[in-house]
Order: sequence, then C-alpha cells, then structure tokens
Amino acid sequence: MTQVVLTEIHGKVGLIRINRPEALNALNNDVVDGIGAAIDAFEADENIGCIVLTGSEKAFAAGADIGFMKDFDYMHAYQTDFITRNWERIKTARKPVIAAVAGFALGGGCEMAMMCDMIFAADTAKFGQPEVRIGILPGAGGTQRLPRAIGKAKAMDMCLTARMMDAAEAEQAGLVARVIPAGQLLEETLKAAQTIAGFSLPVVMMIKESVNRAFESSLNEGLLFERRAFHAAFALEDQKEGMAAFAEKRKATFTNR
Ligand code: DAK
Repeated sequence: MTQVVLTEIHGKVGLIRINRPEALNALNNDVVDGIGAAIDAFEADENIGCIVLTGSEKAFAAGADIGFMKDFDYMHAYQTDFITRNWERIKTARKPVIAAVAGFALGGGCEMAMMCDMIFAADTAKFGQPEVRIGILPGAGGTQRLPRAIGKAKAMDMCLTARMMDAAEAEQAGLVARVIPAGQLLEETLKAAQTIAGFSLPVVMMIKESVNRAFESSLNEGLLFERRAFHAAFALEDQKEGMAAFAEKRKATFTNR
C-alpha cells in the first residue's frame, strides 16, 4: 500500500511530505493521522529543531477528501470529533513548523498551511477556501485564521466567492512569508529551517509561543508574556554562550540548555 505520508530527515530538520498524488493530496484520516505521527516523532527527537510540511509540485493539498466526507451526517461528524480529533496536532507542535506550498492549497489544505507557523510559497501556489461551492463552510479554521492573516475584506472575498489567490497576492496580503521560484521551494525552505534549527531550541520555542500569544491576548497581556519569557531566557546556558560568542567574535554553539 502507498504510504500517504513520507518523512525524511535533513540535518536538524524533519520533512513531512503528503503523498496522495492521485487525489491532489486530498486530506483523509490516514493522511492527517500520518502527519500527526510524524510530528510526534520529530517533536520527540532531540536532534530535530524545525519541521517542514510539504506536498507535491501540483498540490500542497486540494482540501479535505470530498469522497471521504460526502456521506457524513451531523451525528457522525460530531461524535467522531471530525477535524478536532487529529488535525490540531500541527497547532500544538512546540517546534516551529513551516508549510512549503506549491500548487493548490485549497479548503482544508489552505487551513492546514495556516495552522503552520509560516508559509513559504512557490510562485505556482494557489490558495483558496472554496467550500461554499460544495455546500459547506471552512471548518478547520479558515473563517478565523484567514481574516487574522489577510484582513476581513479579502477573507470574505475568498470564503464567499471561492476565488483562488495566487502566490504574489498571498504575499502582498500577508498570508505567506516568502515567494520562491517553484524549482527552489524545498531547497530554500530547508535552508531557512536549518537556520532556525541551528539556534537554541528553547529560545526558538519561546519566540514561537510569544508570537502566537499575540493572537490570543490583549497587547498588555502579550507584552507581559513576552517579558516573562525574555527574563527566563537569562536562565539558559545558551544565553551565556550566545552573548559570550558575540563578545569573542566567534560562532555560538548552542546546546539547547
Ligand atoms: N477530495 C477528493 N478528491 C479530490 C479533491 C478533494 N478535495 N480535489 C481533487 N481531487 C481529485 C479529483 O477528484 C481527481 O480525481 P480523479 O477524478 O482523477 O479520480 C484528481 O484529484 C485530480 O483532480 P482534477 O481532475 O479535478 O484536477 P484539475 O487540475 O482539473 O482541478 C482542482 C484541480 C483543485 C481545481 C479541482 O480538483 C478541485 O476543485 N478540487 C476540489 C477543491 C475543493 O473543493 N477543496 C475543498 C474541499 S472541502 C470540516 C473541516 C474542514 C473541512 C471539512 C469539514 N469540519 C470541521 C467538519 C474541509 C473541507 C474541504 O477542504
């Protein structure tokens, strides 16, 4: 049987690849469970400092698998806790997760990319929330994360008209961090991930937690959270090493302590 989720290790980076080319990487339970298991493994591996989630050249993921869910009734969706049960593992990852998106990122695919900490897009990427076309609404965060990323006007436009947004517009709107020529997407994303993985992991995790707090709290609460984390950083050996290395004009060697 084809493995619908593949993993590789590149130095200190764990790569997760969605692999259902016949269905444009449509997301079913096997795929989502596979991504969750891969994240579990990379989170537990102390040699890994950053995770990259990607698809194929043609599709990051064209959405939740429509065939899989077309006969669901309300009670089934509710009782099996559809989506929440396994999709949210990306959100709870403590190490940074970068989505490397080429081709279609639609519906649940766009939502999954937005669950990651940032999106690097190939110039071929197309983002959309076309659920309205098939009689449902975005249900894995699209109506909430999209307006936070690109504002109400464009989020409404995408969710209500089902139009796709190309990579250039997505970058201009703030949905993606970088647009990269398609042929270099993985290489460039892995390079950025290696940079992150070369820093102190506890500091990287504190930064991720603090930035995420900006979306969950008032400015004052967020600033307080940041300040506490900042003070805590002075308890790390890596802070001593980082500052000593700067003073001694050498490269820091972090030990994640
Ligand atoms: N599901 C299942 N199969 C899909 C698929 C999908 N989302 N998208 C594509 N495929 C399959 C096609 O059926 C086709 O299979 P065969 O016919 O060859 O067997 C194959 O992938 C190639 O697709 P096309 O022949 O259509 O390729 P094109 O290049 O012509 O078109 C396309 C590409 C991406 C524009 C088109 O495939 C398309 O419109 N796909 C559907 C996109 C879509 O509507 N995505 C949103 C799905 S709904 C929930 C939370 C979240 C969700 C649901 C519930 N709860 C909390 C309850 C999420 C919902 C969604 O994501």
